[in-house]
Amino acid sequence: MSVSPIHPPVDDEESELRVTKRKSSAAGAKAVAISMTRSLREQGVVKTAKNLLTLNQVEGFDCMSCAWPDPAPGERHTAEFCENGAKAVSWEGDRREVGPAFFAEHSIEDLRGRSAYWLESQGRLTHPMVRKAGGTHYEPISWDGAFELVGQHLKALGSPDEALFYTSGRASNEAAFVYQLFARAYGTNNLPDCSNMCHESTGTGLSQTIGIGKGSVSLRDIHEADLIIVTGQNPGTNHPRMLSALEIAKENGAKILAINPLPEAGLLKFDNPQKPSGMLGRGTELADEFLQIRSNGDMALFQAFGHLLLAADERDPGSVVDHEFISRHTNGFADYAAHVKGLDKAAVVAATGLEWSQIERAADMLASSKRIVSCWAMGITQHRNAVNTIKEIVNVALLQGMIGKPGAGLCPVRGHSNVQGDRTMGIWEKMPEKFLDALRDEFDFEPPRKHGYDAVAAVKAMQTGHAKVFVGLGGNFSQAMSDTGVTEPALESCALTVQVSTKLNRSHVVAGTDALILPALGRTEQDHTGGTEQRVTVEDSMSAVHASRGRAKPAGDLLRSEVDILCGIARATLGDEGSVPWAEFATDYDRIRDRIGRVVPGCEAYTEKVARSGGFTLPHPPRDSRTFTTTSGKAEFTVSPVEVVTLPEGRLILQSLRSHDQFNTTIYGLDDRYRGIHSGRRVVFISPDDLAELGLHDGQKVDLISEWTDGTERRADDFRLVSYSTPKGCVAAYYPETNPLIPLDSYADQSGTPTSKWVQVRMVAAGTSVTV
Ligand SMILES: Nc1nc2c(c(=O)[nH]1)N[C@H]1C(S)=C(S)[C@@H](COP(=O)(O)OP(=O)(O)OC[C@H]3O[C@@H](n4cnc5c(=O)[nH]c(N)nc54)[C@H](O)[C@@H]3O)O[C@H]1N2
Ligand SMILES: Nc1nc2c(c(=O)[nH]1)N[C@H]1C(S)=C(S)[C@@H](COP(=O)(O)OP(=O)(O)OC[C@H]3O[C@@H](n4cnc5c(=O)[nH]c(N)nc54)[C@H](O)[C@@H]3O)O[C@H]1N2
Ligand SMILES: [Mo]
Repeated sequence: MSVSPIHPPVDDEESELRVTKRKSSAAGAKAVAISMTRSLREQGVVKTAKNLLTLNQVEGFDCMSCAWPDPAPGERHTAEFCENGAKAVSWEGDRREVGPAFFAEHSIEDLRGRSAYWLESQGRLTHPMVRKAGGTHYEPISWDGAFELVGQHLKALGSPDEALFYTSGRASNEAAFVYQLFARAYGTNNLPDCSNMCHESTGTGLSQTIGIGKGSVSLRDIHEADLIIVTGQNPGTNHPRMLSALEIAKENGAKILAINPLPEAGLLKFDNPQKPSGMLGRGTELADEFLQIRSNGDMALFQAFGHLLLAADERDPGSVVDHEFISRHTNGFADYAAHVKGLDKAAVVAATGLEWSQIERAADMLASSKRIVSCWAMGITQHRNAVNTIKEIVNVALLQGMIGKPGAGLCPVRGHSNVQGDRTMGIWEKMPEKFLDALRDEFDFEPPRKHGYDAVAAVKAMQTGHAKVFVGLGGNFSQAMSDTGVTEPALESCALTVQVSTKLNRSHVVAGTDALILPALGRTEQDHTGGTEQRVTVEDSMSAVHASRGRAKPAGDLLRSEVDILCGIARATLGDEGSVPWAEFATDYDRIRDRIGRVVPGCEAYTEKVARSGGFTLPHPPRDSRTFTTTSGKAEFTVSPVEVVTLPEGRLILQSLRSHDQFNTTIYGLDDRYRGIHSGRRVVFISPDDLAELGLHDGQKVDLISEWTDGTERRADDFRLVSYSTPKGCVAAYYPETNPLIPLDSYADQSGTPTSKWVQVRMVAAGTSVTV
């Protein structure tokens, strides 16, 4: 059986695709020039100055491009932003309008034929729009009419569990708190979110081992570390401000160990645009050692580190392993030690594709370091065994006592700017009982206890008719989720889809029978809900919580804040008689913050604390006091078997990743400067060895076919091969174009995260079925 191929529209511009040599350093003068040009073009001079100068400042707004933390209030630069943050800001500051006239001109059928890039490039959504059953176009609707329609649908469902409330990680803490409160007051825990596709594996792995699903470091720890491990992450593109922190660490004497199948420019060298040397291209060399690992070799690699660290400690007891930390704070060491001592070196070499001597060199870096920070992102979390790999990273940190001391710790680098805060506020399909109890006590209703659907389960529920209403608080579910050929029809089978959005995207045009587009204010914009100037709050990747206030004039008079929209939906569905004061929440966000302070652990006196300049940092027991809130009360060592996957002949492992010119499903432009790709995105990076072995050549066009264990095949067409430095057998292509290839059932054990970095594929000559 084969899943029918889907052919997402491709841009005309792609015919111009050009490939040049990849870069070996990131940022520099070019990055500044690009951010300024783009910003001036899209926002004009006044808005550019206003927006970029308040970006990440204490009295300004929090950059929505990533969750990297800001320096302490006194230590910020005048321009505390990066090229990609500036792109995100100008994207939101777009002066063109997508309103009733636009929708009258373009039918839904027409919009379905447009590329993702085209859809997002049309301007800001400015008017609530509806498509009623059978309609060919979106038409204007009043806000009250829109809320009424959502209320009618939700009230008509057989069970609250037939509704899905999806969140993308840009929503503020206030919006997130109100949203989960509404879902639970309505009666369901169906709160799938982008975290399910992102750092869910991290949350799962860390909760099981250290008792809390968040990283244990502050920005200062990075500056003070003597070794920083960066694995499965491309900071030059996705967290460019991290490069400044790495540069400070290097100036303080740190070494960097980079682990990645690709020699990403931002791992190798940083030309800091804030410094004259950086502008001249004489920047800071970053990685002292680069391990070009095979896809998913990390678990084997970290076991090898454990093996070598124990061996080094046996030669000179106490020199490497922190025995006191292990005996006081951990559980399960003996089993772990026995396991890694007996490690099969040949299996490690096969799984990692590295030479043993290279692994030894890297392990020596760990052995000789006293303060180690381990960073990771999607290259680790989006594999089938991701949770176990994360536990393996934890094992090595525990071995050396690298938790809860200055300059050391675990640093999962989050994606969306407030994805961590949304979780803290209760956006999760399986919040702990204690949180639900606090919600019950505060609001006087009994929240549902049955766990809800995560992202994968949500698609299945729509597909089988168990879910009939999909509400998206931001995001672009149809493109972000795996198995586009299944996800899109699932969304279309809904009775109602509601998208609270800033820009047009594919999820608006693969919509339910009734469909609503509700235009929201963005992070950069003034929010005068209730007649006063409102602020929101966010939490960064290092658990620091602070206020964010936009300064720009909203893109349209009809836009409403996310909080206001959600309260409107809640009132139309649940009425004003219940115990939740929705109307009050929508006029004064301090009243929401008061409740956050009484419900959310660690947020006591929230309203007062976030009013302070710079905000506050949430408690983190392992970081603060080496307290581990696991069942045993100790940090857990764990044992996982090393797996070596042998691929059938002609098969390759595909990872899907981000270009330098996109934010998730938002495509800003068609260049990936650091990797040498210009004016196009349909490329596959492949090693020269694979090209030779398969009898292919650079520049050739192929179609990709993925293979799944149940015999189904999925197809994505028309990619240009690009000869590139990547391990043999491991190829890479961009997300979301490759999502049609990832089977819905291909997700990480325990966390359910789609395996976006591991898809088995074969290639056929473009337009044929002939395997090359
Ligand atoms: N400008 C910009 N900023 C962003 C985003 C964006 O799209 N654009 N997205 C935001 C979001 S939501 C997120 S989650 C983050 C994503 O940030 P990243 O995780 O950096 O994003 P990816 O592009 O998915 O890159 C994954 C990296 O992991 C490597 N990798 C793949 N497989 C493996 C493996 O098996 N082992 C190892 N060691 N490495 C591997 C890839 O080569 C690549 O360098 O960025 C956030 N910031
Ligand atoms: N194959 C593959 N798939 C992946 C990944 C991968 O690496 N490979 N990465 C996964 C990851 S890490 C993530 S986080 C998900 C991302 O999944 P999502 O969060 O669902 O996707 P985004 O592309 O970030 O959402 C973009 C849309 O959000 C809306 N938006 C932007 N700003 C705002 C705002 O301020 N308010 C509101 N209400 N709406 C706004 C805009 O309409 C825009 O079109 O994708 C996942 N999918
Ligand atoms: Mo993410």
